[in-house]
Amino acid sequence: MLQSREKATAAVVVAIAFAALAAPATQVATASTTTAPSAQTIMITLYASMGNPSGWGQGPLNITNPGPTLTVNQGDTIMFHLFSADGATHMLVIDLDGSGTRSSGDAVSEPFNASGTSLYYPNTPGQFTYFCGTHELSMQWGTIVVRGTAPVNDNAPWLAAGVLVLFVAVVGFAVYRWRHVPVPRKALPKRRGARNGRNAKGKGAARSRQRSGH
Ligand SMILES: [Cu+2]
Repeated sequence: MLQSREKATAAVVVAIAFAALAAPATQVATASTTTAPSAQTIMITLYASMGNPSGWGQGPLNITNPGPTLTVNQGDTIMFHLFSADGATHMLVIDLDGSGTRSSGDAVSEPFNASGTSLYYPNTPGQFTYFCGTHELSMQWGTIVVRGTAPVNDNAPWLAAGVLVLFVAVVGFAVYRWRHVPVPRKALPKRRGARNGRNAKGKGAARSRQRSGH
């Protein structure tokens, strides 16, 4: 009777620990929505050329290979304004799957031989290669960097560590209580105490007291 009551107490303590775990997690979620920069639509202009010189540029007269390094933020909407500087047909491919070729996992524009627009939604932070889908990668390529939402990354590990320490402490205390519950004298079997008066106060009695606490 008393044993199960103590175990119920321990269970309540564990439940409180889980509640403590859940509360800061909610705060983390709230923080991420309030501190993350709001999504924006960003315009990027790119000129493509396959010769004299080949590559990409942000104007018709500054085409280089590799082309300009582009930096965007995760969650933004990127609108590319694409121009052909040489009249050839080009195609913008962002190599999201890192395969080095145009594939279904990539962000791909329509082919353009004059101008066109293309939308890109950067969802995964990281560094990717962009290239032309109709010419060799080595002729027309560049790097695009997708920045993650930094404020969330700064706080989350510390909050998580604090919550973990709290959780381990509370569960540890609950387990300690569970294993070291003192059993009142009347709960002990009467026979042992009566049969050996000396042992009842010695180590043997203490051990049997502990054992019956399980
Ligand atoms: Cu091209």
